[in-house]
Amino acid sequence: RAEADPLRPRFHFVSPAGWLNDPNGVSHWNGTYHLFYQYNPEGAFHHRIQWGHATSTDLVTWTDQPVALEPSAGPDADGCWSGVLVNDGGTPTLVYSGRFEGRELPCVAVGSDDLLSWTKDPGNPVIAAPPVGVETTAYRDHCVWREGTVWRQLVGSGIRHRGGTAFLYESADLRSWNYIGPLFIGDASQGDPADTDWTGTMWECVDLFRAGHGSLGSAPGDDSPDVLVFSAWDDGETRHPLYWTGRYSEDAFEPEGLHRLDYGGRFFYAPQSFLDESGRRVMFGWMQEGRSDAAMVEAGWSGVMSLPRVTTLAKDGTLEFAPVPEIEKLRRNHVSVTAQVLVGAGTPTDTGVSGKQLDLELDVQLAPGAELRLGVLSSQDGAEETAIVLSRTADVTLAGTLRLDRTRSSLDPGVDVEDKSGTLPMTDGRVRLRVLVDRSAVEIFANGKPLTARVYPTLGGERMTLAATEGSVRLLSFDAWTMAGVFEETRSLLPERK
Ligand code: DQQ
Repeated sequence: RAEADPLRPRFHFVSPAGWLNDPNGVSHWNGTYHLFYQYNPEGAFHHRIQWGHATSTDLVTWTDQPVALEPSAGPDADGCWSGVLVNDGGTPTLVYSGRFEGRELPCVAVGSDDLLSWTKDPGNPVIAAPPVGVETTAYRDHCVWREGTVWRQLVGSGIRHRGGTAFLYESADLRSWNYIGPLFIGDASQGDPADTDWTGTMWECVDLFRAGHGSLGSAPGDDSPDVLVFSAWDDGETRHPLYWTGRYSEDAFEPEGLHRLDYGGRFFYAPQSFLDESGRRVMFGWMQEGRSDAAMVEAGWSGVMSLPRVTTLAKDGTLEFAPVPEIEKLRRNHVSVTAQVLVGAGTPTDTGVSGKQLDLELDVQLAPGAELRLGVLSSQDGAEETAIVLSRTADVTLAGTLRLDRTRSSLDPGVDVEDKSGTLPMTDGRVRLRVLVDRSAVEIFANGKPLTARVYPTLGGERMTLAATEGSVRLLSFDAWTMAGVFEETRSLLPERK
């Protein structure tokens, strides 16, 4: 067995071995949270995907359970791809994409009461082919919900020469499905693949829900929107999560606005959400790697699950996110930095905070034109540093910017160090910033807008620095904690390689 891997997260969920990608079947069932995920225990590469499974009562500590689904002779012989869990009159039921001979089709499996053993439906696949007469780019992944007396399902897809879509179906029993039509079709000719909000030629992992209260398609008068989350995909490089706000009714979705779900793009991919038993909408996403295939295989593991995030509706009608408060129980060694004013081009303040596992909470106010730079995972000599940068435009009518500067995050020339950034809404320059650092995993929330990414420091730096790099920044409060590890015991060693 190898030494503990300094890049392997300790309080983000990682699979016990090999490869992890999308969250699947995320749910809260009789008081227990279930996280299933795309899994290849054989090695850190995407092949013959199974459904890994872990359970939790607090969304913080997780117990590994036996693999829930694995490929078998038939329509999922080459992989059990993404899907969801629904409650069919008390019977836990999975709807997933069976992969066989290069294509995916919807399959169903029913579970035991404890959700630990699963039986595939002999009638799989439950939909024999994509809609006839439509040239699809791909066809997979499922969003299934109960509407009155019927089930409805969306299957993610795309129509060639038009754009991404989701096909809508209806069923009385989850086994026999009637095709209704495309819920809504994106326009791939708008913008181009390099745009951070390009809607792609295929929508992976569609997730339709009501933001705020009420149920999908609630009567006019309740103006909280319905939200259609999708992962924009193209067989070129495009992969990023987006969402439409709009109104779902009857057989269609009327879009109003298109938004980026996470400014880290592919680093928060294929998200899936559920309503927990206390009524919160909780979302997980796959924090994929930014290193080479060879480096993943060498490390013996790949893929990190984001912390679960509570998804709410902001006043401006967009979504807002925060890590579930439960993770605060991992906070240790509280340090509070004195309120002060930082002035541009000053030397970085030594905050007295350091560590590779951190939870940082700041309340700041930027003067027009000001910029604040928070460095984490910095080496003593500063050769490596990952920097979170907040800036406010001189024109006070404009929103600011949240940026993750990874240019010096790693001396390893083989890893992705591209900048990530997005619009930061603010009033009077006020920003509430939350930063969670877990070795190679970084999750940032600035006024509720998330930016998630991976970094690969080589020098083991633990310094944290703070400086105003332009203008003046009022530090109103700054609290920091180191975070205890959850996976120390079981997951800090590389899995045995076959
Ligand atoms: N991952 C799954 C697919 C899905 C993709 C395969 C998204 O079902 O479309 O592992 O990352």
